[in-house]
Amino acid sequence: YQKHPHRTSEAAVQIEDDRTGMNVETLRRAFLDNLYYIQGKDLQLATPYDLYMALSYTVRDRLLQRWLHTQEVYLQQDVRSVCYLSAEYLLGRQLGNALINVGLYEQARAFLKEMNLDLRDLMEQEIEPGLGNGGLGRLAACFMDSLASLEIPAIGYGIRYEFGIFAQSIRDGWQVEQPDRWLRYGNPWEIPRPEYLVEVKFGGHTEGYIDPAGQYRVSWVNDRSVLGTPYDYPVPGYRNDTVNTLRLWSARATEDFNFQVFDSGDFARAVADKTYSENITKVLYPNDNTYQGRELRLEQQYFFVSCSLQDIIRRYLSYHSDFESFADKVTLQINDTHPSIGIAELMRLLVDEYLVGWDKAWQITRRVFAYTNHTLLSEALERWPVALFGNLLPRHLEIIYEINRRFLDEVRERFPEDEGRIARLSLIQEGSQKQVRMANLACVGSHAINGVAQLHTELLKKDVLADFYALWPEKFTNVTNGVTPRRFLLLSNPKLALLLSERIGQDWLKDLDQIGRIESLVADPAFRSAWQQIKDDNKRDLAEYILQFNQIEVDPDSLFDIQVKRFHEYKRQLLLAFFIVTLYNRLKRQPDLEIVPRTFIFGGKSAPGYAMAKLIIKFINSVARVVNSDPQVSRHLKVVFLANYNVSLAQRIYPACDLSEQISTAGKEASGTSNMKFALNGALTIGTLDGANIEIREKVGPDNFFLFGLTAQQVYDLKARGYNPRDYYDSNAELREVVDRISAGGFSGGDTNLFRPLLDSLLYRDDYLVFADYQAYIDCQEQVSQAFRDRERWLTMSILNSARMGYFSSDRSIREYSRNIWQSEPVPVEPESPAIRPA
Ligand code: GPQ
Repeated sequence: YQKHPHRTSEAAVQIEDDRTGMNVETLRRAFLDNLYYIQGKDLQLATPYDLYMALSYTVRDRLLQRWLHTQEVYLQQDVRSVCYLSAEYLLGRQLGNALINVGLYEQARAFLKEMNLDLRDLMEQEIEPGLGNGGLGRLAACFMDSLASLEIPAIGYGIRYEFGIFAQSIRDGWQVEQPDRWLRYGNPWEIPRPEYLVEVKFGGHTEGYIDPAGQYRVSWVNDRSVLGTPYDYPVPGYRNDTVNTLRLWSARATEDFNFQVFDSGDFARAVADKTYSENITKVLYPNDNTYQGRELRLEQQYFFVSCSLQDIIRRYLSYHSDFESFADKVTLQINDTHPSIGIAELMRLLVDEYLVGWDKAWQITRRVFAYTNHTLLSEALERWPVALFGNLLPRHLEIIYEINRRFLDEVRERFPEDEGRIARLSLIQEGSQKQVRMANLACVGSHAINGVAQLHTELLKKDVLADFYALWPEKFTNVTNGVTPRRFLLLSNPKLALLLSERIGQDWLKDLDQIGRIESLVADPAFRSAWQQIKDDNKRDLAEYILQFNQIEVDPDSLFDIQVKRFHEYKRQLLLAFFIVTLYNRLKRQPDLEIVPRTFIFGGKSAPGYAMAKLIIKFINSVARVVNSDPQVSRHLKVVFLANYNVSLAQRIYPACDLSEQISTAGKEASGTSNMKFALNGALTIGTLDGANIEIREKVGPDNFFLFGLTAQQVYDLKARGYNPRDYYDSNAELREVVDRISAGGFSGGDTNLFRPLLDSLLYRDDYLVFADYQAYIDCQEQVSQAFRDRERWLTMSILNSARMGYFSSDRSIREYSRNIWQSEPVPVEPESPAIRPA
C-alpha cells in the first residue's frame, strides 16, 4: 500500500478548483461546464455566442475571488478611495482585456485551439458596451484600467444606459442611426446589487422648520422619486490581484404600479408612470462637445450623482460615526461638469440629512471634490435655465444661491467695486433667461481644477476660467491625458507587442517608459524588418476588413492615411477631404502625374442633430464614390468611410496606420487621445499645435512629426484682426478649384445645392479656419509624401514614434492625479489561496 501513489499530471489538476484554477486542463473543463450549465448547450449545439458566453463566465469566475478579496482588503484597511464620477465610460469589449489582465490569454487560446476554436473569433462575438461618446468616455475607461493596474483603491460611478451610443450605418452616403440594444443577449460582465438600492427624489418644494434644538432647517418635500439599482463591473488590474469596481446605476420606478391610479382602473397610466421613471437611464445622449439643455439629461446627471453620493456615504458610515474623517477617506473626481451637481447634493446630504453645519459641510465638500475640464468650446459649457433647474431640484437651487451669496461676498472683499468680475464669476448668469453655470459651480466647489493637456490648461487659465485663476491660482494644475498600453498595444496589436517583449521583455506593459529601450534597436536590421513586416501585416488585415465591409479593394502598400474621431467642424475632417479633392484635381489635370498612392480612411459618428457634421459625412462619402470609381484616379487613391467607428474598430485601425490625422484648429482640441494611440502603434502624425499634439511632438522630436498650421495665438490674432475666408478663396487657385468643383456639383451628380451649406459656411464664416490653414496643410502633405517615398527613413521615424511615447501611458496620468490631486497611495492586494497565478 502506497500512501501517495504516483500522481499523473491529471491527478494533480484535481486539486484545482474549477472556478479558480488557472491551468489549461482546468480551464477547459470549466469552459465546458459553463457552456452546459449556464448556456444550456453542448459543443454540438453551441453557437459562437454561446462559446463567447461560456468563456466569459470562465474568466469572470476567476475574477470574482480576487474582486471580493480586494473589496475585503479595502474595507479592513479602511483605505482612502478615489471615487471617479463620470456620465460616460466607453469601455470597449471586456473579454480580451479581462483575459490579459488576469493572465489567462495564452491558456485560453491554447485550450480553445485544442478544440479547434479560435479565441479571437470568440472575442469578436462580444457586443461592446458603448456607454460613451468619444474621448471623454474612453479616457474614463483607460483611467479605471490604470487605477486597478497601479493598485489604487478606486470606484467608478456612472450610468448603466440601456442603449449606448447609437449604431451608425451609411445609406446613400448619409449617416443613419440605429438604437444600440447592447444588453439584448445578456451581459456576463455585470452583477446587479439590488441590496444597495437607493432612492432619488425629484421635484416638489422646500419647507423651513425649527428642529428640537431650536435650529432653523430646510426639508425638501419632493413630488416623485426614482430608485437606483447598482450594477457592478469588475475592473481587473494588469497582472496583479486588484479588482476594482465600476458601479453603474439603473433607474427603477419606486413601486411597480402607482396603486392609486391602478385602483381607479387606469391601468395604462399606472404602467406609463413606471415607464417614465425608467426612462432616466434609457439612453446615452449622443452629443460630444456640445450642450443641449434637455431636462432628461439633468435628471440623468442628478440621478447617478445622488445614487453615488448616497452609496459613498453609506459605505463611509459603516466604519465611521461622524464626518470628521470623510475627506481623508474619500476623494471625488468629476469628469467634466456632468457630475458637478454633486457639489450641491453633497451639501444637501450633509446639511439637511446629516445635520452638519453649513461651514463644516462646505469645508468637507471643497476638500473632496476636484474638477477636470475637457473642453474650450463655449458651446459645450453646461448652463441650466434656472426655471428648469428649480422645478426639478428646488432644494439644490436654494443651496446654489446660498453658495453663490457667500462666494460673491468673498469676491467683493478681495476685488471691491468690480461688478464686471462679480457678474462673470457668479454661479448664475443674469439676463432674460437666468442660467446656472455648472463650470462655475465646479470651480467654486473643488479644491483642484485641471485641464487635460498643457496648452489646454494654459488656455483655461488665460481665457475660459481666467477669473477663477485670478482668484485661486493654486487650484489649477495640468494632467496630460494618457492611454492604456494594455488595450491599445498588447490587445490591439499583438504582433508588435510580441516583438517588443522579445526584445525588451514585458516591463513596458507596467511601465511604458521602458518602450524607450527599443530606440537602441532602430538600426538593427532584423528588428527593422520585423517592424516593417508587422505594419504590413496589420495593413493587410485592415484591407481585408475594408474589402468585407465596404467592398473596396485597397492596396496594402499604399500610404494608409487615417482620420477617425467624432465628426465636428473643429476637428476639420473637411481639411483632409479638401486635400483629397486637391489630389483628384491634379490627377484630372495631369493623368500621368506620379503621386504616392494613398488610402484615405475615415471613421466617426456625428451627433444626430448636428446637421453640418452629417453633411460632412455625406460629402466624404460622395468624394469616395467619385474617386474610387474613376479609374484614372483610383489607381493612386482610394477613399474609405468605415461605418460605426467604435472602440472595437479603433483597435483594428490604429495598428494599420501610417499617417495619423490630428488637424484640429489650434486652441480647440483639449487634448485628443487617438493621437497617442496612433503614435504608440508606429504611425506618424500630421498635426497642428493643438492639445496633446504639442507634447507628442516634443517627445518624438520635431523631425518625426509633420507640423503645419496656425498656432492658437495666431488663430486668436487673425480672428481679432477680422478673418475673411473669401480672401483665401480669391488668392489661392487650387483652393478655388476645389471649392468650384464642389460648387458645380462635381461630387453630387451635378446637384449644386447639396453641399451649398457646407461651402457657404466656409466662404462666409469659416469659424475653424479651414481656408486659412489649407495651403500650409497641402504643403505639409507634400512633405509626408516625400518622406514615405523613402521607406527606410519612414521606418526609422515610425520606430522612434513608438519608442518615445512612454510618457503617454494613462498610468503616468493616474500617478499624477494621485500625487497632485488625490493624495492617494497604492494598496497592494496579496493573492489569496487557492487562486494560483499562472507563470
Ligand atoms: N471630450 Cl467636453 C469629449 O470627448 N466629449 C466632450 O463632451 C468633451 C470633451 C474630449 C475632448 O474633446 C478631447 O480633446 C479630450 O482628449 C477628451 O475629451 C479627454 O479629455
